[in-house]
Amino acid sequence: MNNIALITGVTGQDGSYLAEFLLAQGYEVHGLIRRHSTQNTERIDHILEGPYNGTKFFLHYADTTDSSGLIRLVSEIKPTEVYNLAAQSHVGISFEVPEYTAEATGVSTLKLLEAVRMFGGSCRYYQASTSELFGGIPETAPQSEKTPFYPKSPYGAAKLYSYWITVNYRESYNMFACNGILFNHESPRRGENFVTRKITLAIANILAGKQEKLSLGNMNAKRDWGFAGDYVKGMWLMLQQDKPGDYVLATNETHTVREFVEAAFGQCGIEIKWEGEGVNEKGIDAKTGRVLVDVNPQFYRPAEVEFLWGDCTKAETELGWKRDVDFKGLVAMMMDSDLKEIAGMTCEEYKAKN
Ligand code: NAP
Ligand code: F7E
Repeated sequence: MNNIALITGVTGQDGSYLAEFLLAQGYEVHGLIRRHSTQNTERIDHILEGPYNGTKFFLHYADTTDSSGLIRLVSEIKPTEVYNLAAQSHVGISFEVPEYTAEATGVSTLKLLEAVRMFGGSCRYYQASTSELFGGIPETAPQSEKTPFYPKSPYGAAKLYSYWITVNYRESYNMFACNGILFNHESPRRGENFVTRKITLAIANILAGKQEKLSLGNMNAKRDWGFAGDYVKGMWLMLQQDKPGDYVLATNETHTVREFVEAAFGQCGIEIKWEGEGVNEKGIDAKTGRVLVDVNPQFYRPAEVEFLWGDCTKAETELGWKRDVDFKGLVAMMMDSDLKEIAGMTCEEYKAKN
């Protein structure tokens, strides 16, 4: 049987890595894209410019809030696997567009599940669930598939609906439907308004003399950050099992935003010392005394998820899932990529010059 995948969110960070991964496994890959007034295929242009385009890789206009398009795509493409990655995925922005987030990140999942149930035959289904489901649980232990949920944002609440409707379709209709409960995963392709990419991009601009300082919100928040390329393999593994299930993917490590800042500057040979507290906190270049980081309350959220730390034992033991990139490797990869793009040199080259 030919393996045919349909990916929603193919223009996003994860969609682009997943498309590459599945094409390398010999899949025919179909991506759902929505219409924009400007081109936004930056993350998949290298695939569109390569030999797979039009032979194994196909794009289709649709929108996951529009069930007629989803029905059309599932019936025409007849995918063997559907990966539902599309979402309004920014937690902070979900407070600004809560109703749209409920539609795009919540109810759209039901629309796609219905399309697969009615027209997908034995097609397997992956749902992009999230560690934001754990949200406000107390800072006690790493969070696993057994940890109760407590979403703290319109995004988290919409994803909670998506999680349970996926479980419900599995149990009600015997569908092969899985939730990947993924902790934060990043890469050089991460959207520029997520904190890791905002940090590495700002540092590159500061070092190139194009930006004065980096302004952040809550630097005490702790996240379990992995590499997106490792996580898309886990998504695929979930759909290759004998039985469907829900799995946490994480690194089993947690770091504050402040530690990410230190590590990213450190990668370029700059030591940051911290002075002040709360909105008055400043990150200062230990050598020159220049203020490189400050706090802007504009980036605080109405409610915050303070602590995420994942336990991915189930994925490691049942799926045999492994990661290639650790926290240090992730910071180095992202910092190198942005510095190369903006200043034309790697971190090592920058350090050698300064
Ligand atoms: P991302 O970079 O923000 O990509 C989101 C994708 O969804 C984009 O391709 C976007 O298309 C598409 N999309 C949004 N609304 C849509 C709609 N109404 N119709 C069709 N497409 C739509 O997100 P990501 O980091 O790759 O994450 C992938 C998925 O995993 C998301 O569901 C996210 O919530 C979830 N997740 C992410 C993480 C993480 O740390 N990255 C962790 C847990 C779960 P445009 O390009 O047209 O905007
Ligand atoms: O924030 C704090 C912020 O926006 C991380 C999405 O992929 O992962 C992501 O959601 C932390 C938060 O990611 C700034 O308050 C401080 O505590 O990078 P983020 P997120 O909210 O964790 C989950 C798992 C998903 O599912 C989501 O789709 O960093 N923070 N200062 C800041 N965050 C941002 N964005 N910008 C700041 O200036």
